[in-house]
Amino acid sequence: MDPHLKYDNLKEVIRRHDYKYYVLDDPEISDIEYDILFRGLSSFERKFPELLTSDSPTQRVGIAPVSSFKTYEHNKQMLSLSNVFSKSELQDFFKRIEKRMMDVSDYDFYCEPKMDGAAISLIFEDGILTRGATRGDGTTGEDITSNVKTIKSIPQKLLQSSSFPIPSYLEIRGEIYISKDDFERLNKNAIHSDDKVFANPRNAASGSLRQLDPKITSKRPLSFMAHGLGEVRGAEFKSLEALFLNLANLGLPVNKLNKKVNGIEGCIAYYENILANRDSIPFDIDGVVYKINQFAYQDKLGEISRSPRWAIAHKFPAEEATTLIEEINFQVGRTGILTPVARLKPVKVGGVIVSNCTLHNIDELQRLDPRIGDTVVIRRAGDVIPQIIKIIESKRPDESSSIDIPRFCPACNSKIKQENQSDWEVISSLKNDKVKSFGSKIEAEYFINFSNRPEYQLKEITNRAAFIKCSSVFSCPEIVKGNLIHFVSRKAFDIDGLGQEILNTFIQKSYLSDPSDIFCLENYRLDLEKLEGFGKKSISNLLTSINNSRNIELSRLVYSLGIPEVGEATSRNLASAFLDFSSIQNASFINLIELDDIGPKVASNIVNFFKHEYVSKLLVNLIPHLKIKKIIKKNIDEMPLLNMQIVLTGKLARFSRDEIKESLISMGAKVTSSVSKNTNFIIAGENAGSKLNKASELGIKVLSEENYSELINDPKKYI
Ligand code: D41
Repeated sequence: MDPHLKYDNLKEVIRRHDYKYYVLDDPEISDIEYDILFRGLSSFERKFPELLTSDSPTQRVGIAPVSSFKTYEHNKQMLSLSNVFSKSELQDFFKRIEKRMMDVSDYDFYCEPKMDGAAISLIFEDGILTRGATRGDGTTGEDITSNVKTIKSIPQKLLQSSSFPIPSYLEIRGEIYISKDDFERLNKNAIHSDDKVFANPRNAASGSLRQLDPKITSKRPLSFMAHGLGEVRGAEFKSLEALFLNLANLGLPVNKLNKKVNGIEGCIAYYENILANRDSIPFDIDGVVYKINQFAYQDKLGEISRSPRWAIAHKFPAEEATTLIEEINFQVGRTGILTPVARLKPVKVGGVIVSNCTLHNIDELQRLDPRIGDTVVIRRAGDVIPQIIKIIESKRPDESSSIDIPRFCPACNSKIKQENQSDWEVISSLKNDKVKSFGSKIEAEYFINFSNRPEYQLKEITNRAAFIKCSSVFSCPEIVKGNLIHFVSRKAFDIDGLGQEILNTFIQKSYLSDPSDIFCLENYRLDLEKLEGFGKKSISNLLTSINNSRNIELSRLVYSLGIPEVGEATSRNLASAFLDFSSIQNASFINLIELDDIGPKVASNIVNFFKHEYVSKLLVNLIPHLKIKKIIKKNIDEMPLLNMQIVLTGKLARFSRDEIKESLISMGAKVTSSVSKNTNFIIAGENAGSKLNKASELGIKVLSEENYSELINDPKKYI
């Protein structure tokens, strides 16, 4: 074959695979197969260097750094988008359009998510990517051609499409962004290698785009999404809908969430839908954009002071806000771990008032180095707890100092212990290579013991993520309080009427100091009735619910003790494996580790917990007050869902989540919180988000609430 032809074919095949992989996110071949093709192209180019063209997939990187960016004059101005935040402002926008469009009735709206990235412009001449530029002020930007060439979702050459000929000149505008997953990975690596940590995907994207060395840009996970048209020659488009359809055929990334709708109602429904699903969209968006679909009508409406009259951004409530740190203190949790917390000047973000913000752990505290009086940017996305994402250094007060790590517990003044969290690697001394890594020493040791390989050695990889703990595990009042709160909580003893405030009062008045005291409160009935804010009636109700709670399932009792890392599911496992409390209490490490879901770490936590003198004493006092329900082992045939993994998601209308969970578990199923390839079904209610998406991706069967009722009544239908 003619080498020219062969070369063109090789390049085109790889471009198609790049498109499938980077744009459609749906590769056709494995990474290894791709690698073989790519190497084939490289070696061909070494053999015929005279044929090499700059649009070859091998030429994405390899361009020398520049000392500064050249300015770039946009052929056609890059307009800006005006914003609205409220429905009434939006109504004004639609009124203005209606007024100017009185004589037309057939216009539609085209809706797009508003990506939170950096706007750029790309130029394709005869299908070849020849230039890329930042938006700048809309008239003049910067020439970043060598950087955009490194971005994998931007084609170096447009794909041939049978339905649409390649225009001789095509300028496409769009957004450079970093997906949420890529951003998380980027920052995680940055923390590990002490690189700069980015505040958000938008900053990371625009910073990466403006690197003078394209090699650096090529290492950043940048993506592109088309959202507009600049100058075009040799082609004509009637509408945005038609434009985007053709751009997709040419291999350009177009948002799958774009949609043509009808009228203001259609736009608002689009807004509500995107807002409700915001968390499951893989990239950050800060609103939606409504545009008139037909280009002829866009021209008719024209523009005003650099913004089109035919488009508007309808923004979501801000998820970021700026405020002041008023204080930083350390909160002692149930486990004794001290968590640094910033007390903030209250500020509204993501629709709620925020006045506290966790700083997670000591490592994070030292990394961020927040100080009292600092101005900070906080972020609250979806239901996620608020985070400090940035400190505005320029506004730092003159006399500030880093927060000292406490040496004594703020609640009880006991000494603080520091625990370094390490990863533990098992190394083979023969190959001097890592065999496996573990999150705890005991798991790694267990692995070595049981693998019976004398060449295996243990190596500690110290992470900086250290946490500090109060050393008075069973006497610190905050730990005691935390344990009591946990003990009475819904999934444990579920005692109504013992809220945090009341527990506080009872602890202060010395009616309570450990969970067994709860069952002696009856002895103080008359004293309790006299407490401020209480009375005969409320104390009587409280004592009744305490009395009722004595009759308890074994699994709830185990859960209520707050054994480190023993949650609801593990407690259930222990109960159904050992059947009575003293067997759990006396179980050996070996007995425990034999259970399916218990590893060496949890097994040793359980053994150590029951060894503690304080725990033994507590149990001696507690157990006689209780009537632990007998576990009746069910026959296998009464458990039709034995070992099935089921995930619940979304809003369920007819049954409560707990009800569904209980009945599934009683039929032998395991109800888990995350979807994996081992999941058998998911039961999805309304507004199910990312879990539903993941299930459909993995081809996992999705049941509705109605299907669930059928499943319970006639499981054979589903298994
Ligand atoms: O997703 C976006 N960030 C986005 C930005 C979008 N989907 N559409 C846009 N459309 C325009 C017009 C209507 C002016 C063509 C835009 C932008 N402009 C824009 N981005 C930055 C400045 C302007």
